[in-house]
Amino acid sequence: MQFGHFDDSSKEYVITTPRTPLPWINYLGTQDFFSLISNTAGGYSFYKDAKLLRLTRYRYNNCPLDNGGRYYYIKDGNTVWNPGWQPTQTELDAYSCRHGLGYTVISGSKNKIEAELTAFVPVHDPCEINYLVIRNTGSSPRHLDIFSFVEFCLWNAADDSSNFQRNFSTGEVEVEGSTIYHKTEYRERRNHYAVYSVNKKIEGFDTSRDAFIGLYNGFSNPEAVLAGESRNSIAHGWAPVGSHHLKADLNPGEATSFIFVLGYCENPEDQKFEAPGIINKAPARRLLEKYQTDLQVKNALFELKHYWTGLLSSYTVETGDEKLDRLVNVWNQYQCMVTFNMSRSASYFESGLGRGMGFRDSCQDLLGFVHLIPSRARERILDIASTQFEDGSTYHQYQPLTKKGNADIGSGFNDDPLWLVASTAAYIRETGDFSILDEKCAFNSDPSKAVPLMEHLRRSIRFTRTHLGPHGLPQIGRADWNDCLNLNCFSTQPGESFQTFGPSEGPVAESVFIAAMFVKYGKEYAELCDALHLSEEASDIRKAVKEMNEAVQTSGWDGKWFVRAYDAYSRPVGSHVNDEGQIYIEPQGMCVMAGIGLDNGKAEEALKSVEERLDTHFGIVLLTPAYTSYHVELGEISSYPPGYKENAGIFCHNNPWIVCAETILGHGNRAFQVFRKTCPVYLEEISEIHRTEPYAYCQMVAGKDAPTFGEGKNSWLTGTAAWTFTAISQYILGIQPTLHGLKIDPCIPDTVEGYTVNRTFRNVRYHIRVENPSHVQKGVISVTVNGKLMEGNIIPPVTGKSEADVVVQMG
Ligand code: BGC
Ligand code: IFM
Repeated sequence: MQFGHFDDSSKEYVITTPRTPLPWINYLGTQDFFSLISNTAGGYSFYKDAKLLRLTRYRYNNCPLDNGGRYYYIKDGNTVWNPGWQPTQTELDAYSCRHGLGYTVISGSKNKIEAELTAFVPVHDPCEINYLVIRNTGSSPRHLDIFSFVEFCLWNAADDSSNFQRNFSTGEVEVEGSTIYHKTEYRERRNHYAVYSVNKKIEGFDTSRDAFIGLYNGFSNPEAVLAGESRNSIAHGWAPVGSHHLKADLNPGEATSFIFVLGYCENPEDQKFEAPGIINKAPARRLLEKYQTDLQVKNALFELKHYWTGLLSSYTVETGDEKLDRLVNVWNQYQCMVTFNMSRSASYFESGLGRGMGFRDSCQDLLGFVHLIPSRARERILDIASTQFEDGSTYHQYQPLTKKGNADIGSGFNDDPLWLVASTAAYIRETGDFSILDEKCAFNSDPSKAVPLMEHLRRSIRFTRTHLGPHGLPQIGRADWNDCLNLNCFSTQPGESFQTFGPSEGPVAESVFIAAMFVKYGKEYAELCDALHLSEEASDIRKAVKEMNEAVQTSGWDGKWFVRAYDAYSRPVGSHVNDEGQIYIEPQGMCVMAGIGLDNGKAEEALKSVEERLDTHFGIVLLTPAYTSYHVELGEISSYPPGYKENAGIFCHNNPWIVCAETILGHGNRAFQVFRKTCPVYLEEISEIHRTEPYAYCQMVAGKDAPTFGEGKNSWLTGTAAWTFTAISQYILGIQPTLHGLKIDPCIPDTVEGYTVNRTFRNVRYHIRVENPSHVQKGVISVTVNGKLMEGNIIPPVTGKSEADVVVQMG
């Protein structure tokens, strides 16, 4: 069943009922100010950091699930309704929600009044615009009361949801004309405040939640709205909100508009106060004057659309498969931008309080983002590297506002350091910008300890090499990519989780997955050394890679697939000798991507085992058989019921590894088959089962052992976005940035006749036509560039021209 449809011409997903299987959301914002918005106008806003600078309050896991947002109430006689249906849930005569790139348009109509709310964050300003147009489509004059509503968060969202003894006394607001200032915290010289303003003269306002809603009412029936009158309340402590009362008197056919701006304001250090205790309103005035007229708003929206068209033009494809095209050209790249901005901080499943920026997560997100805005990727890499420790280990997460490592979580995830090599190498392949390696980055955010980025990479590599276990494989530490495979946990006590009890790191437990990463990214590091003429270092690292490859082939091979790990007693995990968890997906994908076992049939055998043992209708499960009981020696993985999350769920993130691996072996049919299974645009027709948005990847789909097989969870913030974009753009369609130029090496279904890719690479626009007259799955027989036949399939950087026509013959 579908709950909407794609509108490809406007790059929008159009939702046609407010009752979607879960809230279907969108992200507004491209730089610093971000909002989450659901199809019923739920969600919240923050500046830079969803934990520390949250503008509006949101209560997760609520009833109804999505409760709280920017709400506009229309009171028409005794009928009160919202254009997005929530929170009054008054049945609408018509409803639609168009989620576009960085904007959302929610339209509702009731009794011949149409209301259209356009929400977006302009490219250059820290605010969310809510442009509300109301039209009388009936034949008699109408007199409407309109009430706006947002609930302010007292900035630190963690404190806001817990420290009530304090917070009920800190709230402060001010109202001037049509502008509501939320200035809690200002007196602590933190120098920021929020505004919520409208461009028209108001009838009244409210800033106290209790006055507006009433202690015994809810968002669905605020007392002020029911009464048709604001209370003109000023909040002193308790819960500050922002609400404006406006009137719309509309003749038949007439329309009117309101521009609401929710903005974040910050003063330069030397201009904090106009006078002691009084906020400096200059930044707010400067912001608001930019959004007073319909034309200003339309121009800002146009600029946003233009911005996105420009970004997405760096990789576009025409394949003849409209679903694939819309995924690659729009939604997958859009999600890559969202994951780049959010890492794992704020979604409808990540509360914004927990993870902040993940070290491994953000490094992987860069793989799908680096082609979009290389300069921001560069900056991000340097930020991430600056949280590394001197011994090469890393903080697992850092806070976006402070850019400092999260000491509560600490370090010890032994895959983390190698992801820095992965992201940096991808950046240099994309840009050719080796100068990034000379940039000095701190250790543990201490600038006095800054060394060139290259030295950070060197220490990443060294960390793995100096932390090997009894089989010569890397020690796993607290976990590797699989956060829940905690092999150094020996004991658990009631009330204490294994993560806080017992040693979480040890010298025995080993990861075949990290070994494979070392082989793959060690080679990429060696290529960087080659380019820098560090030939001794290059050969030294190649020797280490070779030894690691041998260790995997010897101790990491189970007979038909790659072993997953060794536990703290040196017993294999992910082996036929185990009763449960005999085979895991991760080492199969990563080993083949690393080129392990290509020459001796092991790679083929491993992928065959994946197909035979792990594949399902909805994608490849993480392991099988699922763990049916808890194993303290394996950790959190076995804490999930079978079929969920890391315990045999379909973890979408590592399905594209299998896609990439299949293409390395030349299996284009199989690669595309795997690619399709977890791809949301192909699942649109079964949205009642899949439940999450058809335009965004989710982290996990319930596996075959789960009672809810096929149900998606945790949409949006997942490394799946970057990895599927890598899989489709580089491995299937085969347009691969390398240090030496653009390599063309497609691996496609043999039914495909050909396709076209337009790709910007190092400032040159490549128009690439791939032809497959013999219907092969892999193999390039010729490449011509601007009519000239080339040797091989790597196009060296084109100089002196801004366009190149490339024709590729497969065969
Ligand atoms: C996993 C979760 C787990 C969490 C904390 C995440 O990466 O996906 O299943 O609960 O880490 O360890
Ligand atoms: O690799 C992790 C990631 O860092 C966070 N989400 C889950 C993945 C697998 O555990």
